[in-house]
Amino acid sequence: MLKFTVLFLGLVSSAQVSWAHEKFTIQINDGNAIGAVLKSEPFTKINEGYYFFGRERVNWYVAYEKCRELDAELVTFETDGEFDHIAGYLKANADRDNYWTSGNDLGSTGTHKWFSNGQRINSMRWAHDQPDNAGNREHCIHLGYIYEDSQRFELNDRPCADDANSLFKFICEAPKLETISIVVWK
Ligand SMILES: [Ca+2]
Ligand SMILES: [Ca+2]
Repeated sequence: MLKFTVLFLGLVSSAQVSWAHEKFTIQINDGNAIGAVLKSEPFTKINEGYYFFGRERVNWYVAYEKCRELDAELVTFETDGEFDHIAGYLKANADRDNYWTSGNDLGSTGTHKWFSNGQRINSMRWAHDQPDNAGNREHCIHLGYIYEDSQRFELNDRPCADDANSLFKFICEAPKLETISIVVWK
């Protein structure tokens, strides 16, 4: 009898439904996942990013400072697709000017990286024969119509400073957006 009682109790306890749950769950999504109305001025939304086009012609360091004043960084092209979106935007505005990016090889000559994230520049958008470190003094990267016969925006290295022919406009890129959602049992 005792044996059956133990078995019965065992069945009852195993039949209990348990609900292992968290009081709340947090979900993080890239971008503005809920379509919130954002005040983004002076940044312009282009595809998934927000960019500011600085119109002053300055050296690379001053350009970076001006982006930091906006809590932004000089533009980094994580993908050639992002480059193409920016180039397309400038082309649509009949703009063929030169613009600084965050790219440079200041840390190690010949190893070009995006300064905002420290990643190697793996781009197919370099102009022909670039980067060439001409005169052994070109360490900062801009985009523009590099040669007289250039048909499109491309990347090139130029002197970061102390060069009257390398005072360029600049593109700042705002921090990435993330949407944090909290789902609560209440
Ligand atoms: Ca970017
Ligand atoms: Ca060059």
